[in-house]
Amino acid sequence: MPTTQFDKESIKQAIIGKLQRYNGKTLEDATQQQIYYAVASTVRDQIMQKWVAYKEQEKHDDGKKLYYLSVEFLTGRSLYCNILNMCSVGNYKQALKELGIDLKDVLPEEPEPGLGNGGLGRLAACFMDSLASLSLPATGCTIRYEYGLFRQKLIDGQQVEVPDNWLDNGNVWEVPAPEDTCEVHFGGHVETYEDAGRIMYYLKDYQTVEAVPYDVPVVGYDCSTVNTLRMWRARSPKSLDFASFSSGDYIKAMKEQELAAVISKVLYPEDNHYEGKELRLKQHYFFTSATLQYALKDFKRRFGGNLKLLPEKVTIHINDTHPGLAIPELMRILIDEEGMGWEEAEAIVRKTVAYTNHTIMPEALERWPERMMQKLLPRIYMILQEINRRLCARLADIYHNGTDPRIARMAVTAYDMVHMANLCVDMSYSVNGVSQLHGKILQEVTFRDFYELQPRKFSAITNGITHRRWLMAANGGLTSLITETIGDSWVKQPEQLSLLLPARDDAAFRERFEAVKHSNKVRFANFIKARQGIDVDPDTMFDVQAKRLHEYKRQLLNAVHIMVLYNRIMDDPNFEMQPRTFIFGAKASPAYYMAKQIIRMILSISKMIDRSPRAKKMLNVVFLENYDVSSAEVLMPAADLSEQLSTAGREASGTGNMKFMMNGAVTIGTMDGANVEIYDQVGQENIYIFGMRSNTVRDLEQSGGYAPIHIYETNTELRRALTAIIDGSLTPQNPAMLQDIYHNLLFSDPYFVLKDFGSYSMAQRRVNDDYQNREKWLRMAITNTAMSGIFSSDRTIREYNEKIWHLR
Ligand code: 26W
Repeated sequence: MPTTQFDKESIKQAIIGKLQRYNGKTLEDATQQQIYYAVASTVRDQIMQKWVAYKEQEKHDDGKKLYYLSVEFLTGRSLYCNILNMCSVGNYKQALKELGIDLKDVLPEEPEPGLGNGGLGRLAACFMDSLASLSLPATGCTIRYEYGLFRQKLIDGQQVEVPDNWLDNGNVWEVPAPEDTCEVHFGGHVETYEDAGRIMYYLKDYQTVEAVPYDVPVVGYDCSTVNTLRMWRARSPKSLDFASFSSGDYIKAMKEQELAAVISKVLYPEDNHYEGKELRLKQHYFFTSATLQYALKDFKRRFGGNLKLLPEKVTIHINDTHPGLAIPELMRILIDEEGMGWEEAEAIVRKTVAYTNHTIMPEALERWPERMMQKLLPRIYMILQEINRRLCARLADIYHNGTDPRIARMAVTAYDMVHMANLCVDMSYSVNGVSQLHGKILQEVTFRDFYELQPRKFSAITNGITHRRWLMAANGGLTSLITETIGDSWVKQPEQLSLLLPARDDAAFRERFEAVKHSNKVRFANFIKARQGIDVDPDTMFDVQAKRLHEYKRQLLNAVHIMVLYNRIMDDPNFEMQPRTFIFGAKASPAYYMAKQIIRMILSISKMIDRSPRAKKMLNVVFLENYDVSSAEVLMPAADLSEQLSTAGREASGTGNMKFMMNGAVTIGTMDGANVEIYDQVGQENIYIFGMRSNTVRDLEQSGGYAPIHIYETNTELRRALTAIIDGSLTPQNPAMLQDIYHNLLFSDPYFVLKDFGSYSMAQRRVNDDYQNREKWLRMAITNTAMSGIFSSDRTIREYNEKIWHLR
């Protein structure tokens, strides 16, 4: 078969053949979309062959397997990364070229699966790439949302959400696996019977939803491993036609139809903000239960019924608390279905489940009303209560006091709520934070009580990003330059990027580095011109803040600073500065009022600047519409300055910071999350650190002694900028439009924007000066790329494996 060969000629034949058979078309008549589909299908054929071989080999493997459960996988497009990991970029480019097609024109035809909000989902996707590339056996498990994260439009100066129907034209990369379809049960009530002196529990009058898996292959880079990302889709067990009209069956069937129709319909667009929506709880249980049923089925196929072996052969990793119901669900299966006693089941669960925390934001902590849990998942709720009862009894014993306040803080169920984080910390064998600072805060603050009892359970493993997507795929120019300079050992050992360090002393190299950056800036300029009709000048500094919109991330600090610069320009006819393009990319959760106001403010600033020809010479503010993985791939390589402004202590890690760094942007940031470790890598002369440290923030919060109004009163520049928010300068058509931002900053400012402003503004002055010193700036940029290897997710995954999973 020609399609099983990878050479150029057979690729060409395969593509032409696909177009013929799928579309009845010749290359000349095919649309871009059809060409994409044909090209991707040929890649898929190759992957399928590897996948079959890998699964075959896996059958004889009796090693440990990882199930990585995450409610989000923000994978981004697959075509290019798959070709890259199959080591076929050269052949594909050449084959397509000979067919008169540019691969670059085909790639954007792929709809981006936006099955995630931000950091947590993107991290899961980077992890899948690294797991496969390190040949570690892992299955990612999630929900196959029919609608991913909304698409963002900017209309009349504000964000408008439109649905993301990413599956409309089909998804080439998935294959259904109907043989693994299973049932998930909701509602009903628990009944008991006695069996050999033991009380057995079972659910009655429940509603059934079927979980149908769709598998996506995850190809490792230059190796034989092809792991699986399994996405569960909800389906109703029976069609209404078969339900009898005369009995209660009809209503039940109707309800089941309804339930199935909504469960895997849409991804919740909230990031770092929890709302106790029942449907969300259904989603979490749905994919968690289906995954565990499958994991146990596979375990039994491999090892028979000896479930004592489970912890040795399976690790269930839960990505934040969202899949935390894996804990009571595994208990339920072991006890109710496998007939195990509580103690034995508990001992197994405690050795099988590991948990990563991704945020300390109190409003993001997942808690469910006990009533809701009881109604929706009565048996699971019973198990949670029993876990809680035993936990509280142990704690009362340890503290010699049943009313010690720590017990209520650590309880799984307390004050009518189920506390998912407490459940996960208590029942997991490992709890980790995602940067060194975050791990420390978990131990000292968030989970302090638990840490005091079981310190060895806790660790910190700094996040990472796959350098294959974020450097090799996104930045071909820099990739070639690096390889020409230091060879290609860094591809498999990204820490070797540090070999690039001496090149910063080489003027010729610096020039080439600058040329690569410039061409990436041109590429971005073309991209945003085509998509939004906006002109940006690649000869200005590209100053970028791209991440979800959240008050703690402080896009406001950036925005207020731009207003101050604007005033300096307007007030002083002699004022000059290095011309800058400020680029924002951010989606706001649709229900997050303040976040949406901040978007309006940024768009208003952009307009205000456009009204002044003098300001326009030095400042340009652009808002990149619908920031997603694909646009990040164009944006990151084009950035000169990376804005990482979170209030210290709030950003668990950040991963965008790493993507910018790897692509040679210099960071301006607080000592927060992984910024601290970027600082450690590059040294203070290659990063702009400003603002309060996390312990200072904490002290200030605890003393409650911050009055932003004092800063407003004493800092003239700041006062002028803030006044412009409400005096009609910023929004002449509606001066009151942004008054809530103004009031929030002046009278509350919970994220210390005004407090850190002075320090930020000073750091920005240094950025301005240093950027004009080309040699100095390029040295800094090169240092950032050279020291970024440690932030490859390959390093992260190796650490997880050594400390937590012990695969292979
Ligand atoms: C239930 C609502 C909700 C939704 C998502 C609560 C919390 C989340 C996520 C845990 C938020 C998140 O994405 N956290 C980010 O995780 C990244 C990967 O570890 C970190 O780099 C970011 O700092 C952190 O904000």
